[in-house]
Amino acid sequence: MRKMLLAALSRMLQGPAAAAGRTGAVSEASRVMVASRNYADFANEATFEIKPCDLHRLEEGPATTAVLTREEGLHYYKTMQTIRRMELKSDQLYKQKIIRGFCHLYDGQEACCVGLEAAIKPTDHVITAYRAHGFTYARGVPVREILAELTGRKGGCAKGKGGSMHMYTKNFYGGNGIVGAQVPLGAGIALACKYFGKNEVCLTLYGDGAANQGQIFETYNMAALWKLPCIFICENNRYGMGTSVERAAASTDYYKRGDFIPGLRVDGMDVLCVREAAKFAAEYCRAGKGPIVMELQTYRYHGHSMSDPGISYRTREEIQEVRSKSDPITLLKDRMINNNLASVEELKVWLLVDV
Ligand SMILES: Cc1ncc(C[n+]2csc(CCOP(=O)(O)OP(=O)(O)O)c2C)c(N)n1
Ligand SMILES: [Mg+2]
Repeated sequence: MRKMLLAALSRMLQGPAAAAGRTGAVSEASRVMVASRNYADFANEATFEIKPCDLHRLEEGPATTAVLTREEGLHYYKTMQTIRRMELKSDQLYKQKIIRGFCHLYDGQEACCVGLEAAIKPTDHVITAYRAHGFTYARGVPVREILAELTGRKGGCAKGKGGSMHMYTKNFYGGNGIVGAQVPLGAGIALACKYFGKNEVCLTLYGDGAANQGQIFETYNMAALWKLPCIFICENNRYGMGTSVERAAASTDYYKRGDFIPGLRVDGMDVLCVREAAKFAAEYCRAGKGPIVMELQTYRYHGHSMSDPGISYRTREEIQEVRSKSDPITLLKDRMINNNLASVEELKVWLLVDV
């Protein structure tokens, strides 16, 4: 079993060619192709028009243009691709019974964790629910430690005792299995930031399925009353465990649900929209104005968990349509290629170049 895992991990880290079962010769050819293009041929940066956010109780919102440097673009692309492939590999390992227990995958939602991480500092804080693998990686835990955690090994980031739902690292508080329970904890972390006089913020994430719970509103109240530097972030992926948001919520305007707390509705499939909105929200909190709510409109390709095939309450066609029209990785890749920030070949062999 250990051998199978290591082989899988090693294939994954060798990039698309190896993952597809191709070896040596193709990889070498790819290396040559990349080397033949001079890095001076690429643009250093490009400016993009991005979708404006919907605003609640705010006169002005985040920037509607975003500058993306080549270096940032490559970093976001690699991070999103790594998360995507880690999740697809986890799906396989689960089906082979190498990963056991609960397992919630993040493919489709990669622009959320990557855009958020790009907007904050390592000293800021993040807490989320059980769909935690992407955040764990974005906060700095290597793939190896995440897969080791998923497979119950002591080299895992929680010594193999937490599994999919309970991963932690510095300034990342998990990985919480009880729906909504992490939201009051996030406000507590924000209270600590304020109490110790640190100009830090806490990103407190929850799903659309948690957004109707009473504890969320109690927390909003305390955070607003005490002006806590808390960014409440609802990842609206359109479904709870098996129920569409329309069937579960009287108002699906999650960015307005803080009532007296200002809010933003953000295109969560666009890493640049997420980054700009999160920068705005973090500045808002650091200025001492209190909490802010962000709704990230996103989509998960997998079912709720590995035991949910994810097609009894939504159609295959819907999933296919999101994949083909709104995929976060394709969107970034097209932007980079069309604006000469990277070449097709380079992005194809990205892992070979970097690892
Ligand atoms: C208090 C509580 N109630 C019910 C559950 C079972 N449960 C796990 S996830 C979930 C739905 C959550 O949906 P959402 O917040 O939209 O997150 P998503 O899975 O879509 O990322 C439910 C009902 C739970 N874990 N905790
Ligand atoms: Mg949901």
